[in-house]
Amino acid sequence: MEQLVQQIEAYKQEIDLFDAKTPEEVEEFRIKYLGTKGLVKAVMGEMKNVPNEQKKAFGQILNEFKLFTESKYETLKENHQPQADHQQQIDWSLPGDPIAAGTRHPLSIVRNQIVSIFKRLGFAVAEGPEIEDDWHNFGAMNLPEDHPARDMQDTFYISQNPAWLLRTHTSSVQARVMESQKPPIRVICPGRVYRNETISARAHCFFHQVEGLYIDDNVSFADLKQTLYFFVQEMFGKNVKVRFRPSYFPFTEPSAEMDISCLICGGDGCNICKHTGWVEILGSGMVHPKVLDNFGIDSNKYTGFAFGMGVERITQLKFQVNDLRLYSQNDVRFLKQFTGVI
Ligand code: 2U9
Repeated sequence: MEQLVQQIEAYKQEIDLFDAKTPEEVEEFRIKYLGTKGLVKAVMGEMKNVPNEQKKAFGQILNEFKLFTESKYETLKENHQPQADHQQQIDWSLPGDPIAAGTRHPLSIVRNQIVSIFKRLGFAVAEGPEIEDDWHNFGAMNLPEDHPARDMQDTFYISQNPAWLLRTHTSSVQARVMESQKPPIRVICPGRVYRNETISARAHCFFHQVEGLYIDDNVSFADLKQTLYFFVQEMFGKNVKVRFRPSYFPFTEPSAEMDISCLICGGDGCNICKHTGWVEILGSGMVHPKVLDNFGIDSNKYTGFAFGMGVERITQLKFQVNDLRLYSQNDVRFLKQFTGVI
């Protein structure tokens, strides 16, 4: 036992004097002294040769030796930490890693532009639910029971309860406004709408609309025309020409669709305008008296105009997007092209 204790003292001196110059030498220290075949383990193995009455005292010496070696290892390790971990080694003046900023979606850009133009004319913004009932989406809008839009082929009904459906236009929002407000009413309703279409470059099962409604006394078709003319000039520039064509919608009478001169060919004729020089951008009309009556608004006292446009269509013309599917595929190669556009 006496000899063993002397041996341990000699090891301790050796360990005390050990100096590692590299992390590799620290690892060598660990293997030599603390590894499974290391010195500390070997000395511990001597316990079995110590007489029983000395085992307790020897155990303490062994324990102390083990702690001494471990503490030396910790000190060596600390002195050889990788440099970057060390606070003093960090150069705080270095510029940070750039964070790639996202870009606004083209449909959001165009919707915001549309909304901002109508806000300047005094229109308020109204929003409503995407899941609607038959009345707000169809009945109140003067769509007869047998209208094809009501067909399962064209409208998504909620399977658990077919009394509910996904709105097919944001007119349902205007219906809710008319329910709760008295004229004068001047609102625009931006939002997502759903139609049961097969997805292709020209059709999708959901798209985005901005609809507008203005009800007051003495609102005329001239007001409608001038409002939409102002919108087009703000949206597409002063040189764009407009024309109105008679049309039909159950909720407006008379109704008209509005075309603008083709922005791509300047009216000379190209693929986009199908060589007519004109492209359709919205539908409009004077609110049908039946729609006003549905909400207890006296159609002898009040008149109104309404219009509706597809945001995808306006975006297509503004940014020359030729496939509707691009809007919802989340392909950054498409989306990043709108960087810098507000
Ligand atoms: C109320 C009364 C009338 C909204 C209108 C249109 C004409 C129209 C289409 C344009 C392209 C839908 O996105 S699109 O497919 N819309 O042509 N929408 S008038 O008329 C209303 C709305 C609310 C109370």
